[in-house]
Amino acid sequence: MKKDLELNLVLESAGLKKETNKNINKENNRESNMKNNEEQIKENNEENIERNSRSDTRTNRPERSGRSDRFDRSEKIFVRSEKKSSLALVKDGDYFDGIVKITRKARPGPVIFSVTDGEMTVDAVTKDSEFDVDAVVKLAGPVSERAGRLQIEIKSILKADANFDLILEEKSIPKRTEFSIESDRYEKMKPRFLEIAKRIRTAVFINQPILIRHHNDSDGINSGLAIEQACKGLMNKVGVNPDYNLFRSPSKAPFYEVSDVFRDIVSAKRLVDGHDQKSPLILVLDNGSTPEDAFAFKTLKTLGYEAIVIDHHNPVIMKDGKTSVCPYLSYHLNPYMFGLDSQTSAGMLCYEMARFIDEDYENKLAPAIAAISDRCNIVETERYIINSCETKEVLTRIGVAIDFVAYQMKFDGGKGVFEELYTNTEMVDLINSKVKEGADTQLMSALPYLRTQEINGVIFSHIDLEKYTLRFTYPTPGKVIGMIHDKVAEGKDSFPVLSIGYVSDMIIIRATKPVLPVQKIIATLQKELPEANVDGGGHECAGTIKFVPAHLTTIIEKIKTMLKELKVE
Ligand SMILES: [Mn+2]
Repeated sequence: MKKDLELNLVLESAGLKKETNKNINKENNRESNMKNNEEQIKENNEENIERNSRSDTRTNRPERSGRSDRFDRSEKIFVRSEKKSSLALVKDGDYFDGIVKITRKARPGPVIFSVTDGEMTVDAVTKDSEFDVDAVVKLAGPVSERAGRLQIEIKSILKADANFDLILEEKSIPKRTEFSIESDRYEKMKPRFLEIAKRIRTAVFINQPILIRHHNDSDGINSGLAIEQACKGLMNKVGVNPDYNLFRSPSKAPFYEVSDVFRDIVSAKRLVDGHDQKSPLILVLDNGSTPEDAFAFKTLKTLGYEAIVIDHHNPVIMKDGKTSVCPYLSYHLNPYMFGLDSQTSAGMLCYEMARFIDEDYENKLAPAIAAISDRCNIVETERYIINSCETKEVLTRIGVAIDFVAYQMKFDGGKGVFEELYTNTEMVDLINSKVKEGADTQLMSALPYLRTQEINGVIFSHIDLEKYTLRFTYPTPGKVIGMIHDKVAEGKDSFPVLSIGYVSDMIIIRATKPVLPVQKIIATLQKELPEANVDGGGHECAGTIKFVPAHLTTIIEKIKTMLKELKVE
């Protein structure tokens, strides 16, 4: 079908060129010279074939320099007279006449439509029109370029009969459908991957804005950037402006917090009411799967917003493959829903998703950095490291730098800064020495007060982080306990090591083996100490428990008791 189209275009332009050349010859009062004329037709056609075969005719214009006056004029006349019915092929000076779907209508003043033919989106302007968003119309008018974007000046607009849903449906199916690495885990989740990629592609094709929310650690940032870059790539390809349709911001809390959801609703309202745009599609990454997230999604659903979650945290509540947030989402990708665990991190999942959204997306460092940052010890991590062509050490350092910047940026998306870290070794080194300095200070203050004992074959350590670390500085107490835990675990491969750090109302847990999963601790505490209002979340080997401060000592004792009662092989 594509071949036919190209052939038609070639034939069409050949005919037009003959016309054009005739005109020039007449105009110049020259004697007809068939030989010259034929040569010129041939040359013009060759250039035209080349132009039509380029994927983006709007940005990749052929050079016009170094050509004779006669040629310039001939091309101008030729261009002015060309009538096209495909938005992917129109350019400045053409005349468009074809069937399109209206995806946006902006007022006041003149009406500015965004229209798509299923392939490309361009703006079309007219004084006034009764047609609204979703109408399918036959539209005609001259095409001109304004501020680097194409615009059709509407000369005629009529109701048309065409099934655009089918065209869009077909376009939205991901073009790339193979994962970047071999993975049994990914294969299990493949249908869900493709469904979500298709939904996001549809959003781009119908000019629906996309709001991305992600956790603000290295894994979350890598997730957000991958999806953002892929959406941006696709938007640029189809003529949708990412500046007005793509937004990304981090969640400070390790879940989709109430304050985040209200901020997103404000952004959504601004798009719809202030700029006549479609209600946005909300994507929550590396967050979103746990009961703590349910309120936010319930709120969104009540207001009619569509949300999708890509996460790898333990959803805690699982029934028939559904989580507590599933009823409020259109799609949910979490490895736990497929009988897997948290070891395929969100950054890894989002990298593969990004490749499906835009088949030209690539950043081989991203999944390797995400996997290392979130300590994913699976074969997929090794494969990503090999593909990245970097050492594990280099990737770890980039992850540390991303994490540090994320901490400093708080609610800010850090546009441009994170991208820099993938390539700027000097900046990565600078940040790493800063982080090391901070870590040394924190460890120096904390380590002397660490208490370690063996309980039932488990090496158990605990420390009061409130007393012995600086708060509101990087590395945070949560990271400090991670570093302390790593130090304790060094060389103790045969023993399970479990470390806890606490502040007045919170305990952070790190473990080398899932002897006492965080969720199990939470469930036991909730049952035995209901007045402590225990809550929290995490993976098998890492997590956070929150509670009413009065019960801190009792809770630590209860964790020790749980260890004593364990049956460790
Ligand atoms: Mn993560």
